[in-house]
Amino acid sequence: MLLIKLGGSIISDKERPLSPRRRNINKIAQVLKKVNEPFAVIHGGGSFGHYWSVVYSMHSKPAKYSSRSVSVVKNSMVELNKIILDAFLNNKLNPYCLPPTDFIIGNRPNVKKVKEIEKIAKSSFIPITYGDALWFGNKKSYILSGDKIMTILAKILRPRLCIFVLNVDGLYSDLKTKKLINELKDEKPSLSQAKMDVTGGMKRKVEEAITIAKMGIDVFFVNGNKPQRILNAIKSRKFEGTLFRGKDNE
Ligand code: IP8
Repeated sequence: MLLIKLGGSIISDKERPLSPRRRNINKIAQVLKKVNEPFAVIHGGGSFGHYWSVVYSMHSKPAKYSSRSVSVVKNSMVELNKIILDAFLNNKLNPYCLPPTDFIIGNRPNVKKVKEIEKIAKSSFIPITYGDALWFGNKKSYILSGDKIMTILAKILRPRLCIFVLNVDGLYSDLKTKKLINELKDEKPSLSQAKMDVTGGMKRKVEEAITIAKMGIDVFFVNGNKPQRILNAIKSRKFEGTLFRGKDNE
């Protein structure tokens, strides 16, 4: 099975609040139709969840945020999720919506529920979940990043590979020259100039990718503006992007 994360900036315009990038979502859905192995999709918050998280100063660290802020963030994620579900349906894919509350309690996965995701994916549905504002317990809530969900699911489901679909070609060794790192070996990339958001932006993505690769699972960063690259990564064709090779796979 595969795990595919659709980054917030590829499915929405992060510069403009609450603006989905419907063309991109549609093009990605069309390409995903050609994938012939089970997969689950996780999407980010983009200019929906991140917009409201910034308005209400919410972060990934559990804290006593107002009920209003949690409700508004959650609502905006449902809105974005609905846009993606509709695009999948319109492209004759069968999405199966799974808010993260379905399989996460506090900040821990419910392993039995996570294992169901694989069964659902293998029964010709596409499970779709997303980063969200979650109840933590003790009157606290937090923002759970879709990137973190990738790691949580990867640990339990051991997918064949994980793909992060981005709004850029992959990881650049130099942001100015846009020199792409084709394969990240052991070096820690310098991300000092990378853009941050409430869940940590590219830095967080790289951290999760490294953690997943250490489990022995290959991780790809690919540009969702060129959706064919998603297929190339899946079908082991000549691929453009950044590979974090699974450590046991070398
Ligand atoms: O964009 C964050 O998910 P991410 C979700 O995957 C919210 O980090 C609610 C901001």
